[in-house]
Formats: sequence, C-alpha cells, structure tokens
Amino acid sequence: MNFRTRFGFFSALIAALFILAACGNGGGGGAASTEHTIASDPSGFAYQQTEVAVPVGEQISVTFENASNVEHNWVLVRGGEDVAQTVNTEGNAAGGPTYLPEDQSNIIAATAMLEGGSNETITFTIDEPDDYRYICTFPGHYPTMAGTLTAQ
Ligand SMILES: [Cu+2]
Repeated sequence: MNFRTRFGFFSALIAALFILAACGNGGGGGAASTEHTIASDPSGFAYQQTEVAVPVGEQISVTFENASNVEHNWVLVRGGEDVAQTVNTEGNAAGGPTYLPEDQSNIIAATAMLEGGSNETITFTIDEPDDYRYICTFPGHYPTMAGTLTAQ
C-alpha cells in the first residue's frame, strides 16, 4: 500500500465515521442529543422523524418544521400510547386554535398549531428515563402522525 492509496483509504474511513455520527443526531434511535429538528411529511399526516433520543436531565431543544401545507403541531406526552390517545381525544374535543386539552398535566411540551411552512423551537427537560410518545393533535392526524422520544 503506497502513501497515496493509504491516504485515500483513511480519508474514506474518516468520511464514513462522520456520516455515522451525523446519522446519530437526527433520529433513528441513535445517540442521545440535546438538539433535534423534526419536520412534518410534506405529502401526508406523519412526521419525517419518528424516533429521537435525548439525554435525561438536560435542556432539550426541539424545532418542529411544518413542511406541509396543512396545520400540524408537535405534542410530547407524559407517557406512552395510552397517554397519547387520551391527550389526542381531549385535544380534539377542545377544538381550535390549539387543539390541546385544558388540563396539561399529561403534556411535557407542545408547539402551537403551526400553519404550513412555519416552524417553532421549544425547550424542555425530562427527568425520568422512558419512551415518550409525541403526536399531532389536529383531528384525524393521530395515530399516523406520531413518534417516540427516548430519554436515556
Ligand atoms: Cu398534524
């Protein structure tokens, strides 16, 4: 292996490591990160990122980008699927403009109901390691529009 070949090999290796590190940030159950961007699917009632990992006890920043042309929000609930169903039912019943229940005890953090093309950044802290569901509470969007935030 001459110098040139070896240099090329190591460059490729380093590039691959950077790509792996970058993938860990955006979801897919990778390494816990304090900053996440989650976008809506432009052509359906879903989030593009359905799994994110965050560290426990640190301030987390989530930017929700509504990349579609219909209204969506991002609501992190204090629990799993059962709590998500309750929050969705109560939020639907509460109606617009927020579609959020008056009693917010089951909600860790939530954006406003965002118009298409807009975004909002919210911050919060999670104290208990667990899998938490996030959902859109616009009527009819849940259960397809949901994901899981893992605090570890
Ligand atoms: Cu939605």
